[in-house]
Amino acid sequence: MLLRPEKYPLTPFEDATSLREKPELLRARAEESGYLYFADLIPAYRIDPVRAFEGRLSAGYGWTEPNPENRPFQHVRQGACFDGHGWDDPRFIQLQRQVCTHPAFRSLVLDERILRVLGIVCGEAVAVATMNQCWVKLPGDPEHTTLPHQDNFYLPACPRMWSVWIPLVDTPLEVGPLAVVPGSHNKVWRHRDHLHGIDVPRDVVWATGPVHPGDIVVYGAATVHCAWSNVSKSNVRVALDVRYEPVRTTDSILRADVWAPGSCGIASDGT
Ligand SMILES: O=C(O)CCC(=O)C(=O)O
Repeated sequence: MLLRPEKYPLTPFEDATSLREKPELLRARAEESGYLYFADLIPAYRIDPVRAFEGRLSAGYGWTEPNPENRPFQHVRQGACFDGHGWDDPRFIQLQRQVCTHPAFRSLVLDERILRVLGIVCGEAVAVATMNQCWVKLPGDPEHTTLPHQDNFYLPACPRMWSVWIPLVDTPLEVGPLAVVPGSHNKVWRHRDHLHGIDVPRDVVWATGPVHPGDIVVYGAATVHCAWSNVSKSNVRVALDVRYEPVRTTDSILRADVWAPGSCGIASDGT
């Protein structure tokens, strides 16, 4: 389905940079809006190696033109497409494994600036999930649009999860950045089904805007969000979606250590 920002009332992402040194205000903003946006938070030395690695893989899978200079945009290879739903294309699944286990990805998702923001939002230290996403959205591919949804509809066991959305390429509106509905986390929204998400009324205001590598959007598990369709001529939209939760979350399903002795009711002797 084609999701175009010009069909909805929009407001620019509110930049929370000025609140970084004011933890109480930052937390209050997150609680009120259900999201935080920071322009230029992450330095290029953290982002560029991830994009370089992902870019080589995407070119190798035949989706993009090679980008040996690792410029902050990627061009689609003519005729490129995903199989199936996209997320079940074996090449896409392989890309997830490769990117999300790469040392540069690890350095990025454990960046002290991200961990500090999330520590303030959650009121305690956070841990990163073991399953995250690297989204590759090809232009002219509306059936792979991320439709409006609340993550807790799919992950009801993770109410304390917060996600960090990290664009790896320049993402003007026509390339399909993330959008969130401020304040939408205070109610349960009806989802049509698992594939079609929420029918958000046309008068609901979306916060969104053009974003660049280094910017991040942080949003809670109940915050309604989507990503606009990539309607650009040739630019591919590449972004990471990284999940965090308070480190003391019991019965976590987001982290591999759920099977560690002593967690989930498994005693250290295995009984
Ligand atoms: O980058 C996108 O398309 C958005 C991804 C998203 O909404 C999610 O992973 O929950």
